[in-house]
Amino acid sequence: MSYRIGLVGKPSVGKSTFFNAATMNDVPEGAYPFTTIDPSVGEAYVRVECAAPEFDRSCTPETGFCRDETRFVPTKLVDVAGLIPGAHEGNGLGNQFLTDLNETDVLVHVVDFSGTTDAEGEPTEGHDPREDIDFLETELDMWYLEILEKGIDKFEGRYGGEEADIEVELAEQMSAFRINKDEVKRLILRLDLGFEPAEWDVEDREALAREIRKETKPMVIAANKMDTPAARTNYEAITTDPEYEHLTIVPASAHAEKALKRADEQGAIEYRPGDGDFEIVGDLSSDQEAGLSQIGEFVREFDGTGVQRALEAALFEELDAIAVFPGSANGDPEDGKFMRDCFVLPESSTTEDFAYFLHSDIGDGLLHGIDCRSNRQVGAGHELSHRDVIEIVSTN
Ligand SMILES: Nc1nc2c(ncn2[C@@H]2O[C@H](COP(=O)(O)OP(=O)(O)OP(=O)(O)O)[C@@H](O)[C@H]2O)c(=O)[nH]1
Ligand SMILES: [Mg+2]
Repeated sequence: MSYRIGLVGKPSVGKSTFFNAATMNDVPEGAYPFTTIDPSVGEAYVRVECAAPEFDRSCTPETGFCRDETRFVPTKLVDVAGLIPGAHEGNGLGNQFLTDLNETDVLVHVVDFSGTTDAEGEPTEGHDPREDIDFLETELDMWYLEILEKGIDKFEGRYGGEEADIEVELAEQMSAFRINKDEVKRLILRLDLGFEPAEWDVEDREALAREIRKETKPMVIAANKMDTPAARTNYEAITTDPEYEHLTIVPASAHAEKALKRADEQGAIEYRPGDGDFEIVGDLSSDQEAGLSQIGEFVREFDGTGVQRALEAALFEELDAIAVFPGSANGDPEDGKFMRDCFVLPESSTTEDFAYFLHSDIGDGLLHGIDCRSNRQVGAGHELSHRDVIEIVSTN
């Protein structure tokens, strides 16, 4: 299993540009709405500090790659079609699009901070990105609310005055959102709604839909097109607005990331993706030089283009996922490939979860793990931490 990060947002905010920059794919980009119709799935990477140097070794990566002691661990990235107001009623590409979202674990909401596209992605000026942030949340909430209402109707039709558990019915109705009855129950308790849906008014239902959405669709915001002056002004205003304080907002320029990766591939510069600087190593035309010098100012100011950082914030901050290296406590692994793999696992994964992640047979035969840094045994129920190096000892 590998995590899927979904890129969402209204049309023309730069989702495909972000996707291409992160995956070095060639999905069409355009200054007109709905350039993308079908979702595209590609491989992007998240950075993890390589553990091999701690063992005075270098690694031989098979999953992803390593550059100057930074591992780039693969993750799936999905470029979805633009979402417009009323999508939950079928506007734009409508419900299909919303269904696609269910195949993602976490979202990066790409927002055009330059304010040069309106609510439907058409060119304009002075559009407030706050509207887009609000609209996406509201749109998702309405979609959740519709499904929640169906669950409540079913519950009332089925049980009338009989004893039954609303959380069971709702969890079933909302199973596509990957929520179980205990989680639904916890959210109902958190909102103090009571367990009689007949007594929930519209606001109660909306609040519950919103709470379930927040729980099941964690999200970071990529403040895109930050290479424009208008975007900086908006960024300044929004990051100091108390209403938006609770959000993780990563300043980004998908354009800059793409330009740097391309120049690196061409040998014009040395650029490790995500870094806050790069080095010019080749001969440049004066145009290229001017372009790169502008991008240079930008990445030094913001410590990177933000593309890598947004993906990492999604996995490691919103989902609290951890990266784990399979290790070998006594010398080299059998295939001679030191630190071949690095995997991203859910928060609170245990030695046993890790063993099952590797293979069900390995999980079935698990004896214990070994923490390769300390050479100590760890039990099946031991919770792993980010960047742990663990050998699994199994009878299989
Ligand atoms: N200045 C600037 N423009 C950008 C940036 N990223 C994307 N753009 C431009 O924004 C426009 C829309 O980009 P796309 O990547 O096609 O947008 P999208 O969100 O995929 O749009 P749909 O597929 O229609 O939903 C294009 O003209 C891009 O060149 C950026 O970082 N800075
Ligand atoms: Mg697109």
